[in-house]
Amino acid sequence: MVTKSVEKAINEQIRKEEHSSRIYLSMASWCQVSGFQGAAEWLYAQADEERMHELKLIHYLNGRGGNAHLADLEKPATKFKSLLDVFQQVLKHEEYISASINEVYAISIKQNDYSTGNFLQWYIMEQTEEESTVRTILDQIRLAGEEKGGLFHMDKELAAQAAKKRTSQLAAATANTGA
Ligand code: OFO
Repeated sequence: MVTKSVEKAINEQIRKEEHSSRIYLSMASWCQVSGFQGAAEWLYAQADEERMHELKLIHYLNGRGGNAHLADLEKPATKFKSLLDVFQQVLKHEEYISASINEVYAISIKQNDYSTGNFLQWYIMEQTEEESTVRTILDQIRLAGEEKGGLFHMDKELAAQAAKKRTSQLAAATANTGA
């Protein structure tokens, strides 16, 4: 059984994960109409991952005797200055999510809820990985500068990363259904 404060913290995290999914979906849509097909695929796949993070929290909370709730969400931004701007915002958002996960972890430990602490370890590792991936993408976009060839190459690289993301999402879904 989770305590009320752990339940509240997880519900707040559920809202943030769902919001992350919408933010990335909106970015993906902008990239798609702005000629960055690879970046769009990457962000569409990321939006799906965030939805999976949300779902995982919902199942966990309900399974521990809590009650997962969905909340109202603000409208995500729809316009961006450049590909660099998009990924700068992705990094800023991921840093915010990492801080938020750490906060939920701190609350669960304070409540002696070590099961939740254990469960959140996965999210902590995931955030470390995601931040590092996005920092590398940002470095590469900066290296490419405004040069068309460089950005074209970068977009191809993001398409390749998106294909890998899709493969691991499929593997995770198959493992979950036991298929
Ligand atoms: Fe950044 O991925 Fe959700 O938690």
